[in-house]
Amino acid sequence: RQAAFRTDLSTLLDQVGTGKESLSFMKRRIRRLASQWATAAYRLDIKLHRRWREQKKILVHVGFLTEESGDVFSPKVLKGGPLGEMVQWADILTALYVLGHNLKISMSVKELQGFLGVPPGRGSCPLTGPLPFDLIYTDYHGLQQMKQHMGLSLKKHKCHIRVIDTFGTEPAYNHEEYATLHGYRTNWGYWNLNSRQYMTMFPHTPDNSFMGFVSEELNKTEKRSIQQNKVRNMAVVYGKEASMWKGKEKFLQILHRYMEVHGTVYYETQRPPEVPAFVKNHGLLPQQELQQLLRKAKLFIGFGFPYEGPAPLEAIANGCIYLQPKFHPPHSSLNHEFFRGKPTSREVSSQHPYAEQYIGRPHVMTVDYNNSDEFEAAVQEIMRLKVEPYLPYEYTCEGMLERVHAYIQHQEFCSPEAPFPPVNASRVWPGGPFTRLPNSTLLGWAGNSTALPCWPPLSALRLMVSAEGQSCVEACQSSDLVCEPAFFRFINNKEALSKLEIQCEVVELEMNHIFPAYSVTRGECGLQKETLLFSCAGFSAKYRRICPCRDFRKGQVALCRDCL
Ligand code: U2F
Repeated sequence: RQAAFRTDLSTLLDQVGTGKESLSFMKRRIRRLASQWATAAYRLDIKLHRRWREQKKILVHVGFLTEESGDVFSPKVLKGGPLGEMVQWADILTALYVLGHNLKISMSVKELQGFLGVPPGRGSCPLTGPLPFDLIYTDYHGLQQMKQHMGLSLKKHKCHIRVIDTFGTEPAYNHEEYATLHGYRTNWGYWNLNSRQYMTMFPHTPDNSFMGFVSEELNKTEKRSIQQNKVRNMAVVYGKEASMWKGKEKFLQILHRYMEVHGTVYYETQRPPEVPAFVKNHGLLPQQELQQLLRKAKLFIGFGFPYEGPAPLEAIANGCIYLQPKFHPPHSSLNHEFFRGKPTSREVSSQHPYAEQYIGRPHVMTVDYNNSDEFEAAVQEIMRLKVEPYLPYEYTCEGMLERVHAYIQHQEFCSPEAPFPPVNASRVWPGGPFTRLPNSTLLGWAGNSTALPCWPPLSALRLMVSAEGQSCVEACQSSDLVCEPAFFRFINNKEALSKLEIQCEVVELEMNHIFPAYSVTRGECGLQKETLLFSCAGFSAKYRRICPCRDFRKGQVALCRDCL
């Protein structure tokens, strides 16, 4: 069946259900953005030349909102608790629905069992028949529930599952045996999925798929009126919970010397003591009213927590400059309580690394808050600067629809991939364009992409060697490319090593998330034995990594130029 774009969201709204603040929040969001989604659907349909798209049967099981997982989020919706996840789930549901798929939504184990056809009360009785869905979107809580209620059949069907995973899961943590043997075992990881089945909130590591969410896009008239009505000396503090303001008096004092400071901190009856008297606190605002406040403000200022939320993108989209602290040393699961136990070693260089790295100046200023002079100078500069509202394409409704469409039509984790396709050196290495860089090698790829079916298409592959201690994420980035884990299987071979003129005294085949790689000093080359361990994120001081990089569309890092 063909999937046809939908613009009337009333059936979706009915499906979401009622009875919890989290659901009401999501429905308000879906309603508020309905017209933006409709315009985006229309534009994407044209961009895809009204191409035929297959309608998929999709189950969305929102594990963290089920009573069975404790649902700690819903009671905090109106009390300053995390809303980022709800923003994202609302947008995922809308994107899937607008793309025209056949959608079922479950928010309890009972509904899950009903949709899967598992008789209730039969514990881990396995699902015997075929899976009644092409795709299941869930989260780590939902995955655990499926394990309990689908029993053995989960293994058989897991290639259909996509896990919405805010901060991401790196391959070393995902592979059960490897994680257990090498100290990467956490409460969350070790599901032995293909790492691209984990879908993140920001493009953290290309090992995972970037799902994202959306932010409101402004038209020209709105942009102009915002710029005219900006209040030069108005700042809004990022932090809806009082604890996020703790110990920040010094910065607030400096800021207050120049600007009128506003907050949206939740409170019950009295002003929270963490919020100084000179701050105009509006209390937690509905999303729409927050947008209005951001439209007037010049500065949106973060104090380090929450990490990597949606609010800075909303502020920047409404013409604010986002000022945030740089982290020295970076925060990670190795040194910070919040990230401890999360299945990633990713180093978080500031409160919002996406804003820092993908957006940057003049919209984003990342400074060392330990240096008061630097902080003060940034505030002064912000008052002088004029910026336009800005929203990266990948965070617009059209950008999200485009990306989710591409994943649904092309990502395939069910058919067995030949781990090391029998590559014929002359076919794979036809002597295409070939450039040497001082610290790394970049090879063009002119292989016959139709010979080896692959998405992204093989024509996008650029082969690189990282510096010692550098990951493939960084190596590709340094050449304005992105690491593409789907290509590892094509470059994990001796032909690639010899094409790169790497002298190997020995070639090992090993389970090691650093491989393929080689050690210069020891003349040792290592190829990867386990496809699940192919990792863009992995690095080691002693090794130079062999990296599969690819190009990407401007504003849509998840997709290569020929990926649509
Ligand atoms: C992140 O979660 P948060 O919910 O803390 O992220 P924020 O960036 O603060 O904002 C989420 C939404 O809250 C809305 C705002 C954002 O879309 O429009 N909001 C509001 O409606 N009214 C207000 O007064 C203020 C904000 C992240 F998303 C999670 O994944 C993490 O778990 C969490 C901790 O790092 O941070």
